Amino acid sequence: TENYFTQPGVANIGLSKEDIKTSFLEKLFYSLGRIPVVATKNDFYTSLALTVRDRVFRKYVKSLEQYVEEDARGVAYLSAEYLPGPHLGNNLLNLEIMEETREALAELNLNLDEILNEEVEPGLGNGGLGRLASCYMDSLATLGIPSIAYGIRYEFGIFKQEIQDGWQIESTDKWLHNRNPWEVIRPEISFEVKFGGHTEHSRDQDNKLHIEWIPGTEIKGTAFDTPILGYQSNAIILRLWKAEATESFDFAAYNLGDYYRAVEKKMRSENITKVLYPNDENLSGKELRLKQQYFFVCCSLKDIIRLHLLQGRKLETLHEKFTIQLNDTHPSIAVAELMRLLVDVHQMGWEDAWKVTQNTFAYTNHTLLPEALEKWPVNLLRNLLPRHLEIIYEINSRFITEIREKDFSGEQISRMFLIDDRGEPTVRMAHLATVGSYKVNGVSALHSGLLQEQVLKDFAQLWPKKFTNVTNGITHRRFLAVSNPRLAALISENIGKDWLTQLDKLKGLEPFAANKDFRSKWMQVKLENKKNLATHIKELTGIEIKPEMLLDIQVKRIHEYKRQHLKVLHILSLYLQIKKDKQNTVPPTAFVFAGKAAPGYFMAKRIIKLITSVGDLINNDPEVNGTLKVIFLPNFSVKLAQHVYPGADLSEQISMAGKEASGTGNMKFALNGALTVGTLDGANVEIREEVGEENFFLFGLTTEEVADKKKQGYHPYKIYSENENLKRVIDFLISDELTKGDPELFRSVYDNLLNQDPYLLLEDYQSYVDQMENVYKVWQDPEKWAQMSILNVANMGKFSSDRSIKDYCEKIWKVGAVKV
Ligand code: 26V
Repeated sequence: TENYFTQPGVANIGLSKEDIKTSFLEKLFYSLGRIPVVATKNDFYTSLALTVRDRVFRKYVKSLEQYVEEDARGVAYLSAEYLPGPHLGNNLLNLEIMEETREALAELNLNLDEILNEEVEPGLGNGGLGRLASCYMDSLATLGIPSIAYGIRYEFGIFKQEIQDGWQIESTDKWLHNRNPWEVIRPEISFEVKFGGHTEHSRDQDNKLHIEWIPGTEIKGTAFDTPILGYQSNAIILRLWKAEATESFDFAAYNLGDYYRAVEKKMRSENITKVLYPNDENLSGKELRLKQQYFFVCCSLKDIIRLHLLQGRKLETLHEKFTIQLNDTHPSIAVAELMRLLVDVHQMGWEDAWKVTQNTFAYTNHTLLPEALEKWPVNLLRNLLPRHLEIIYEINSRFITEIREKDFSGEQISRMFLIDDRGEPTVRMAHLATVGSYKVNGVSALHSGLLQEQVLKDFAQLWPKKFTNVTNGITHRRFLAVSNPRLAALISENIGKDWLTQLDKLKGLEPFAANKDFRSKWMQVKLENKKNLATHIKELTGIEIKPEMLLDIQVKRIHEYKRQHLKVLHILSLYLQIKKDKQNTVPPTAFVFAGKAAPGYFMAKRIIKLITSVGDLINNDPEVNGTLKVIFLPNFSVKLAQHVYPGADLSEQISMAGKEASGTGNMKFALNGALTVGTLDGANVEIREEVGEENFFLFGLTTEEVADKKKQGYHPYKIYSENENLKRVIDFLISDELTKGDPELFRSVYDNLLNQDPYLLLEDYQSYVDQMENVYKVWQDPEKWAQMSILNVANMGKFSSDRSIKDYCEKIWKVGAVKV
């Protein structure tokens, strides 16, 4: 392409202010047919997005050329979820044209920040898992790793959350409403996907077995490509599949003259990629969800095989040229699908095909929660994917034959079965993924350890070398450089800009912690960010906070194991203390929450109502006015998150030990100078190790202590009756003051805590309250706080997703960089 781009007069994709201005106007005139006086803000946004997209594609075609030329080994990342966040600001940073663009627009009397704010983000994920996939794409691109990411182009992403009368109300997320300037449809890249029907087994003259799958229906998947740009470097493609009806399938109905039936079929096919499922919900038996998983896996594998064959290679070498990463078990049907493609479609023998398959896949586990481990009913699979079920049975029986020869008890062997037939027979997808992969990893040191000791213990005994850890990371470019420009500038002024590609360089900030002048600048930046956050809080909730308050923040999906309600108990204890003593030793604090609850998760939705009710009570009580505020920010998203982390003083990471696989919000807060109050769970353990125990507010039981406690028999009622302060707080949950005449409102929370308390809130309560006292003591000493904040940031180098991706490359993928 190089010759092409250097020809005079060809595609203006320059990066100067003048080039950007010219392209921007060209897009406005010729792509949108608009002139400035009639253009809307969205027209301006779209013109700028298209201007930037050209430049990103320029980087992409260069990267692609290089990958092809070097015949490089590459990674295909399979994930049912992505949360890229707004593209525009990130691309401007990565192209290093933020200031040029700002000036070009200013010359046209336009404001870049207002235009940036126009972008509607793709909410194609639930939370941590989807955001992690997007952080990894940023690092894959930046590091020049030949890679492609596959997923689903949901028409409606994660539901939009509104708060009405304190309750969560869901509505559809119409992210494609104003068109999506970042994607390119690829009608030529489309594949057929079959469902249902039956299989036919026959033997040829040589007695070779042939199996044919006669499907019941067929649909088509079409690729939509979005380029994801790395910093100062390559771009990679996010390829999302959209479901449509196949022409051949409509044809039969047309012939019968039944036009409307054909259209109805078409509409039904398109349903497959209609909507993202909220994943904190029990999905067993949700047929459409399994269809989504198979649909995107089938298209992606066929595309990978197409790319492989396109380069004149043999399928027997697929595993040498590609490694496919399974982001949780959502794409794990890929193990059976690749076997089907190799054996049934490409006529490879079973043993050879199994060797290729087992050497192609690697699997990342993201949760140990038993209710979150995917299991698909055998009956559902038989109806939807009859051939895959046969293949899974075959894998199972060969696997069992293999382990019977080893030293395993009968009990262990049946625990390892791919099929669980203790009740309704189901396929354990984590077992399928483990057996079908060459590596399995957890997402933090603690979680990977527990994975090998608990959920996949027998497999770890069988194949100890198959198991490894890759601690999660975040892209510091989006979560510091783009979202916190003030702090980024202060850091760069003092230690240079190398940290953008080598986060370890933040270590250079350490000596500045002792510098009073620097500390004051640091806290000044924090204050500005808090003012900005206060403006958003006011806009979204109408509640005013003073930026000098301690901003104590918990943002993440609402789940009992994450214990948002433990924070509520603490807030109530402060409130009741102020009311009782008529004096107040608590520093002015705003408690901020945000996060979505799965629409069918009763307790999580109650917890939101609890937070908002406590907010109504406290925010309107003149006796605590000015001291305590409780805020629930609606509709948490990447965009909102980028305003939240920079303004936080205190990060709440308070899950019950052993339950949060890693967490990534914990890293985003600490990287922006918030201090953490947290348990020894997930990546908190490693964050504390890095920043030093003296710079981390620790509380609560350890994983082992939790296990012991549960073994001994846990009695929350006893704790309640022996702790006067706690008793007052818990009783307040059903008081008239809080429930305003509806004593049943929080009865379920109250009963749950007193009778079961599965996540040990009562057990950890006192330790939490005590540690918060300590937090307040440090907060009263701003110099000390500033110093701890600086030391936190200085020691966050490990948590860059660049480090995580390098770990994947070395420990798992054996893939190297191709630098353009
Ligand atoms: C799914 C379900 C489904 C059934 C009901 C309960 C429940 C709870 C959680 C989940 C999510 C499982 C997968 C997941 O999103 N894990 C998250 O992955 C992040 C990235 O590795 C990690 O930081 C989070 O700790 C982990 O919860």
